[in-house]
Amino acid sequence: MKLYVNEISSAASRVRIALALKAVTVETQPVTILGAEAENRQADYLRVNPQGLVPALLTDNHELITQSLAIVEYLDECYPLPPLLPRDAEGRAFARSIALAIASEIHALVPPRVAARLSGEFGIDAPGVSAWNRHWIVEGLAAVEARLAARRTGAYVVGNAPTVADIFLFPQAINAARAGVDLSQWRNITEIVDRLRGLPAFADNAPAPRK
Ligand SMILES: N[C@@H](CCC(=O)N[C@@H](CS)C(=O)NCC(=O)O)C(=O)O
Repeated sequence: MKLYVNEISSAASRVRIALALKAVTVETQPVTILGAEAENRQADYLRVNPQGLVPALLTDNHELITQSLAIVEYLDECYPLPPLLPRDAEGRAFARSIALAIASEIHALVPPRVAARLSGEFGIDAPGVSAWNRHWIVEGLAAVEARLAARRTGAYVVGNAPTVADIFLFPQAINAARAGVDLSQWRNITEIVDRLRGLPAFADNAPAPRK
């Protein structure tokens, strides 16, 4: 298998965490995603993944899987231990709903391509782009916290082992803190993220800071 990644990518971080939890090693191919010459927008990479995004996973059967949730669930099916989805249907739905609340309602509004469009096309300056990012991060994480406060019973998002929900929450929380968002306003998120920081699979595969 070959995984297309970038070290600052929180979406790629999700897949790297899942691989680490399962102790599976794959070949990785770095793809740059910042700046006018970013490789993710060049024809070579668009032939691999027409969406021009990382992560993307090329399986041993030469099947390309895009979208981090699809990749993580594929890995969970290929390498069932430890399981990354709860056993019960409601727990699985909740874990996926938290993962999607982060991927679809927060991350999708704040990646490099959105920032580039806001500044390049609409003339929004760097502080304005940062304020945009913080707005969607705070709104999204506040909603996640409310869901956690209503349903959480164990050490992690669902129960006492990390699931896809923790895998999606961790990189987003790390990047939120870097963007100047105070995580301590959310008790459940803070508790879970602090616990995840103590797990090497998470700590070693957090998104790298932008230089
Ligand atoms: N929904 C996608 C998001 C992928 C995504 O946006 N990846 C970012 C890096 S975190 C990217 O490739 N950005 C390139 C760009 O914005 O131009 C997933 O979950 O895999």
